[in-house]
Amino acid sequence: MQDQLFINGRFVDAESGETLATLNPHDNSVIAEVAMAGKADVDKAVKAAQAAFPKWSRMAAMERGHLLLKLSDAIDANRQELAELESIDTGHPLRDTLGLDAPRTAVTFRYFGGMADKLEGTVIPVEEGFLNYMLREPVGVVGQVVPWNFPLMFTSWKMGPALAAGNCVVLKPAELTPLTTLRIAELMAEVGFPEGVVNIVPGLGSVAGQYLAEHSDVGKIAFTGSTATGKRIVQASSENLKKVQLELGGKGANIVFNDANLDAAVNGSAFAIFHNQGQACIAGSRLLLHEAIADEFLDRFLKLAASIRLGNPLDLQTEMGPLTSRMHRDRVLSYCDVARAEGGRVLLGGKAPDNAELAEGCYVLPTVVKASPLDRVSQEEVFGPFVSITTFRSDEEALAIANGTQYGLGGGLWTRDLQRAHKFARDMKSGMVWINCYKRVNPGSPFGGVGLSGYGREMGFEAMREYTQVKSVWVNIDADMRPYYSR
Ligand code: TAP
Repeated sequence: MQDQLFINGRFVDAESGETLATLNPHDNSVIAEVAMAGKADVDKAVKAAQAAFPKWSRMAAMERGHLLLKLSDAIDANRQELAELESIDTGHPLRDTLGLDAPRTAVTFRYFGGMADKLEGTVIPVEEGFLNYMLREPVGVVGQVVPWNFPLMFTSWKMGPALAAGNCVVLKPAELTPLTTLRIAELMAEVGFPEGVVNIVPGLGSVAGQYLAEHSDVGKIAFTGSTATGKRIVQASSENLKKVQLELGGKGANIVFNDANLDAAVNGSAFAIFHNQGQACIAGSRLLLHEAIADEFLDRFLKLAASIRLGNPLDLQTEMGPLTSRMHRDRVLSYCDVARAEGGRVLLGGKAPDNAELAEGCYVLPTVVKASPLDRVSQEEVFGPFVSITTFRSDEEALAIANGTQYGLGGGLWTRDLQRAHKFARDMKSGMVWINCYKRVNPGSPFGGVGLSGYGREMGFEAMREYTQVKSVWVNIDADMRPYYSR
């Protein structure tokens, strides 16, 4: 297991020699002591990336893409190991890391590997005598700061488009979950990525992350995490006016209408909130039920939620693992008191499981709370297996509630009415809308939000655009150009 920083193609200790323990949230045992990057290490990483940039950015795009394809194959070949490492570091059930996280990481790198040589410029029809064309150029050194909820997948979401477009990368994983990112760096070295193209600097957000966002030799900072930290990143980026891309929190509205297929809606809504212990920015954390089906839906939903199997993430029977840390578990549980104080009712869960085998871990039972749309639990991102439920009577009321937060990342609806479905897709203030499904993600489909959910898009051609800047080139092809000054 790699536990050092990855700078200029080598694993090295931090300049300060400091390390930080990374824990297994199943029992809070120490998995590894990981080197902790400080400012001097970030400087070294940025310098290495700068040095690698001229060659990497001018390499044939197809060759860059080929390296990403080789990396995807290496991820597939090491799927079991990566999945287990991700499960012990994050608490995700192995059935998910094996079936979703690891294969999706390979697929996303593969998608961007194929995309590397598809990024075309354009010729613009300007006035006679001139040729004007537009180039898409890489930005240079890109800083990337990622959170702890999907660290393995985020390597591909962040590094895939950045590298395909010809940038060099300095990535800071979350202090809680650095292990699979370091393993990916090792695989990159093995498949032949040149030194300095990718650098990984685990460390504290307030130190290494903040400094990366401030750094004047970094041309862009891409961030996934909380809205509060996103705002800090924007301020830090002002030093050299670097490009900023923000994928922040969410409070997804998941609306079930009275004509919905209830079997599908109950199942899909449980997946929307309980998958990955609810630690997903796109979680369907607000469930809006039409009052005509609310009782029947709730009856079935509560039964399903209560039956979800909690346990050691490495057990393939486990459907829900622990949250990422004790601090986060306590924060999630504290929202039950917040709900009660505002008149909400905890219908299910709201506590750690009684099971003695899980007592040392960061577990929280699936939690369902009845609350009003303006209550804090319906407005703030809880980021756990915690769903707030409210009812509505009309389409207008449902839309007003759905749009009634400052977030706007993802939202969904369950209905058989085609016209209503498309009307809501149009009117929901949200970067993504799912109709009769929830939380669908694909490397080709743009991912990102509006409002306090951030700006910029990951995935697809949109992501390639985010990691490039445009240059307009004018060529005088008419030898007899008249001078502006006639003297
Ligand atoms: P954040 O503080 O946003 O952490 C995300 C990343 O930003 C981590 O790598 C963190 O580093 C780093 N970071 C922290 N302060 C920074 C700074 N000043 N400059 C640059 N980088 C900085 O999230 P959190 O504290 O772990 O979680 C708090 C809440 O954020 C959660 O409860 C949830 O509501 C939300 N959250 C949202 C997402 C998504 S996907 N939108 C993901 C995680 C959390 P360290 O962790 O190493 O300190």
